[in-house]
Amino acid sequence: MNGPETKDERCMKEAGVQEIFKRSPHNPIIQARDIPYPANSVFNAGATLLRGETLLLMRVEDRRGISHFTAARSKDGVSDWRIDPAPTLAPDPMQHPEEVWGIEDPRVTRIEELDAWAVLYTAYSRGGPLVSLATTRDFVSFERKGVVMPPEDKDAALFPVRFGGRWAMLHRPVTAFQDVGAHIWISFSPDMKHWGDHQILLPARKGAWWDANKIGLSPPPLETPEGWLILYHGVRSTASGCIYRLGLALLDLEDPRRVVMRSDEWVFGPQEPYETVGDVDKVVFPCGWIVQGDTVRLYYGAADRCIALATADLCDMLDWLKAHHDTDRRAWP
Ligand code: BMA
Repeated sequence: MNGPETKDERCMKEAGVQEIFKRSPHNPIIQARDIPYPANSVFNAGATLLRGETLLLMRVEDRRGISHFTAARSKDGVSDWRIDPAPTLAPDPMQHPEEVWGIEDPRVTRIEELDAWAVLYTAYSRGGPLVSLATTRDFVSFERKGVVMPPEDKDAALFPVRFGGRWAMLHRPVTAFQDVGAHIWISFSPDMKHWGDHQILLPARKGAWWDANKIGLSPPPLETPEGWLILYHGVRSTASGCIYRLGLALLDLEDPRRVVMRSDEWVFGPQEPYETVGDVDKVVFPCGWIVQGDTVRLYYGAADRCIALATADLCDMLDWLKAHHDTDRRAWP
């Protein structure tokens, strides 16, 4: 699945930067022209395995600027995508006024206990982006559960299991107080509908850091023998716009409110032309990853325009995190 190193990947290696993720030589793997109906862009897809195939629940932005979800299926997760001929899940502003400006950035979690998948997504309401939940058994029909977090809130995903009988969600609320920053929170629920016990889990750093002021969860938490692996995005604000890069953290397996490790450096960032130039430049934005054996396949939106794939070895990710573990928590406000 991995191709030869790109020129940038080779230069980084020569400079001593350890690149854990390898980009697919087929990147970008899905673009707007692959969608069987008119679309502006396709990006930020949730990912899972369904009947042995890779399924992506993709955010497709239409030519009005409103997003919906369309499913794509592939045997190898790289090529020969079979894409639904029409939107798989479209916004439904009549029944759900909070979806008036579209639905975005789905994160898909397989819930064995329910024999179903939970999809947390951003609904773009008149009051701002908020978090909604739907469940599905086949990615053909969906049952909307409605709003689970009021605006402004996004970048949400469920853990696949309960903790002490309660479901847990990671999400990223934003308050009107810009200078307090936007952090990753954890919340709990007895039924997936009523959420409470909210607390900040991972704060954005401050100052010049790559993840200063604004961070958010990327794909759903991944269970590993060493803890829940978290991939999150940091939004660095610069004079020429934002740069979206990714870092790693590890949460305690039994008590996910406990952050065991957090990387100091970013582990992946925009580099290739399809990541640096698009509708929004310099963005890598994964909403899904799939583990098979020891290989992690990371599906990410690139520059808010197309979908790309990078793979990594799970052991390498954990080793990298240990080597880049930021022990000085004073930098985390
Ligand atoms: C975030 C989300 C993503 C988007 C990213 C970069 O706030 O809205 O959907 O990919 O910005 O524009």
